Amino acid sequence: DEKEIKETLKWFEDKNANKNKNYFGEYRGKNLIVVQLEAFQGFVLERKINGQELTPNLNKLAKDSLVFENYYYQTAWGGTSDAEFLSNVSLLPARDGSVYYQYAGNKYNALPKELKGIGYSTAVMHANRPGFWNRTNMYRALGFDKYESEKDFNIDEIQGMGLSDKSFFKQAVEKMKSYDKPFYSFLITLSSHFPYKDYQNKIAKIINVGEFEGDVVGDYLKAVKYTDEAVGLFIDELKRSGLWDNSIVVFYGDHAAIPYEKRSSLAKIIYGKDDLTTLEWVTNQKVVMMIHFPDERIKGIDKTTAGQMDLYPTLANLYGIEPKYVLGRDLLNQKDGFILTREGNFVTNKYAYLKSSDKLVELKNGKEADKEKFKYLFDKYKTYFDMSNKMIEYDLLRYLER
Ligand code: GP9
Repeated sequence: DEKEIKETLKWFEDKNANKNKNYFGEYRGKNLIVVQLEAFQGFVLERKINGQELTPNLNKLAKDSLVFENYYYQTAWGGTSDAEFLSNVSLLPARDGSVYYQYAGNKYNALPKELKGIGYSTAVMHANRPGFWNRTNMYRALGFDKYESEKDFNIDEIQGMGLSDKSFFKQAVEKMKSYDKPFYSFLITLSSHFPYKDYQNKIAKIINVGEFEGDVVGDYLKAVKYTDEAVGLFIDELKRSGLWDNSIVVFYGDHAAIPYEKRSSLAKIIYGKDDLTTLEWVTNQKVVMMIHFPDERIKGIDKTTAGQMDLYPTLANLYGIEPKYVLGRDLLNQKDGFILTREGNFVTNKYAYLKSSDKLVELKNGKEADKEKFKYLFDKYKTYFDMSNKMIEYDLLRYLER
């Protein structure tokens, strides 16, 4: 009803009423290039497999970037599309199914639309069929001027599920060179998609995965190595084209890579042991996340517990945009960590609630904490999902137009 609608909108407005705003608008005029890396789970960064560096290019970039070490994916049934939604809209995935399929007719104050509002040209690139995840309709709703799909790329090399990331990035830079400046380009990679099979047998020996050879985990490690190489070439191309020095460039992973059944492999890779505790499993559901600033003024490692819903408010602040209806927070101005997932877990800077065992535990030692004492966190979890659901299911921004 009317009252509930007003209350919901007001909740968002109050939450986002800005207090302190370091860096506000300081990068307006710079391009924005955001790269969503398929299945780039956090543990791959700074990881060695049999003495070989898995992601040397991202590791190198990390040294000059702002790196979020505790950045969680928050996707649900909508997989890759949920990550896109979280990152560009800062609301949570749908109760069931995917927002992309069910709510593409909604009104959104998304990042591309807001950047358009301050004079940016906007484009999204992903070399797969345009119908996949109902992207054509959804991208229009999010405010992308251009959608460069499989049809707009020369499919000259295949790796994994489609056009190779190396060719994709190369063509993407060519496209960006011709875009009106300043621009926002959102790129979604494909080569490291499950089941990470190397059908063309091109990356069979890219890295020696030892005991993981012949297994989905070994295939994953090779796919990561491949995409990291592609990232390295992409950065070189951006530098050559002159775009690098005029753009903020973001790299982040979309969702999990290693399925639960393979958790013993994850345990071996990360901890050198055979199994994971529930806490270890939950706190490894992180993805790679780093922001490179053209002047390299902001860099280093940030340990705040953060998640994909925080990307849009963080970037918006840098471009001098004040989004009112976002759920996440600006990570350069707020450090009180909080992420939540549809699975029922939440994590703060100190505690994690593990839904499967119904336990609230301390991150540093796994000790159980008193749930009663932290009731406000459970309330916060519930409120966030309620508010996000209402916003999406009742298309509340449309209401503001009436
Ligand atoms: C397909 C790709 C995959 O275009 O984005 O989506 P996913 O299966 O990872 O959710």
